[in-house]
Amino acid sequence: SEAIPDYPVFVIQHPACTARIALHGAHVMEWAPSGHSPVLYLSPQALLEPGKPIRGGIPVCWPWFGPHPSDESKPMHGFARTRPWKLMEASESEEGVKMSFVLCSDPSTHELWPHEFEAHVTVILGAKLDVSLQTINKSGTELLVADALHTYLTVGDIGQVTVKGLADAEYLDTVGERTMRHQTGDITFDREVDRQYVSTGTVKVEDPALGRTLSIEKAGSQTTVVWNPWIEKSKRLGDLPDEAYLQFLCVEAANAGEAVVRIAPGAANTLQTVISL
Ligand code: TA6
Repeated sequence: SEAIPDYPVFVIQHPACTARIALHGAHVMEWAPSGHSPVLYLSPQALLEPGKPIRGGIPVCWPWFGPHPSDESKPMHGFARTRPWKLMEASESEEGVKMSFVLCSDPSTHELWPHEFEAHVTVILGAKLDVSLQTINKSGTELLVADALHTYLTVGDIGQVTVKGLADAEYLDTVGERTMRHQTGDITFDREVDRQYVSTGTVKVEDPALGRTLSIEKAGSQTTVVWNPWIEKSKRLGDLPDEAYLQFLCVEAANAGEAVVRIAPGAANTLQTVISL
């Protein structure tokens, strides 16, 4: 782990990949499959401090997405990404490294979300990156959960990127007046994009500047969020360099908007994303 007190970071050096994972938020910060440059984007100004979200990698947004539905004093994107998790398992094989983390309800979470739960994050790091977020309902009533694996992908030049796999999907456009729209053709970028697509399919990110195409497969996800802050929002975000919008794109396996997940007492639900070249 690195030399930040009370903030363990696991450094993975494996023949199949290198990676870094913070115990804080069970947060995959970086991943680079062998022979390739980093696939996840991590802001050089990312805050690595208790209580603060990390700008980049894969923030775990849970048990709500975006602002809290009824109490704006509560943290953006839930509370899973801003507190320490517990490491449950770490194992290595020829294919790669598997680590699993758990967050259990306690009095501090009850203040934010008055329910009993276990949340598990399982990460398999190798030539692919497989991240899953499981919610177990330990309470006596049905849980409503919105969630996202808020994946920041490195791109060479956002102006040359094309996102395939969402043509003909409906989406909630949250830039300006929140409006439902229909996606015609592939997605390209010449402005702020912040959209919640109603889609369960695989997304491809074509990045000619880096000469590669990333594949984002998912399971247990009714929503695909696509976000690039563009120029003005990049400037407003203090933990992001002004020019950073050129080098990253978020493609997030999620259950957001109308797509909350209903979990019966004692039942479980899993959201999964698999990233590959
Ligand atoms: O990814 C979609 C989004 O909700 C954007 O609206 C933007 O706010 C982004 O998440 C980042 O949120 P954060 O709280 O991490 O700054």
